[in-house]
Amino acid sequence: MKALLLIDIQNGFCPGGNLPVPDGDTVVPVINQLIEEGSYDLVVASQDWHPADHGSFASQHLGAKPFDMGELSGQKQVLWPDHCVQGTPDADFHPDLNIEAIDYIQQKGENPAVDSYSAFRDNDQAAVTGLAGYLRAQQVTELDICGLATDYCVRFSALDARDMLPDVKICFIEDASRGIDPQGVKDAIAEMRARGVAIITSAEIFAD
Ligand code: VGL
Ligand code: ZN
Repeated sequence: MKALLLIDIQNGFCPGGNLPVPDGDTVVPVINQLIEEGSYDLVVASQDWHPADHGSFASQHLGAKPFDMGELSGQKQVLWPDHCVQGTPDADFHPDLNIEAIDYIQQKGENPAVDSYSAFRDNDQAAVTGLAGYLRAQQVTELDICGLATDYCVRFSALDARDMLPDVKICFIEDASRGIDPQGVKDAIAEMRARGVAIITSAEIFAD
């Protein structure tokens, strides 16, 4: 049972969005081809889904600017521009994404007191989403992960997948992902590789 996990392919992370990832939209055609030709049994997508007063937003911290380092519930937290607010166009999936192909959507980041980069659990690891349970119930044996942003939500989703699904092969599809900061992307790839996530390209998937 082979599954594809798409991380946060939302307007907010694409050019024109509130927290644009450079070239974020260029992953969409690659992902649509993966969906069509990657022989996946299951396609799952996460959706960053914040209330308007989410504590990761700089707007909620007196005197803070976006991208400042701040604090949220006693933990260090990058303070982001307001993004992916529930029910706004910024939170919608990119309009060119093949949304009909998605079998399961995992929303995250709904608790205003904690951020959730990972699609599997909050940053403080106190609360899990339903995603690991869903993938176990579907008897997934291989999970390929890609999307936005490599250095935040993709990274922490892949690392949590590695921890929480020990019997599943976890792969990161590099060319179907983009990051916010080039050094952050390098660090993320090194950390994923060191922790046992396979780093692959879409060409390898199409060749299989
Ligand atoms: C993300 C920062 C804040 C992401 C989400 O999808 O990588 N990054 N919220
Ligand atoms: Zn967010």
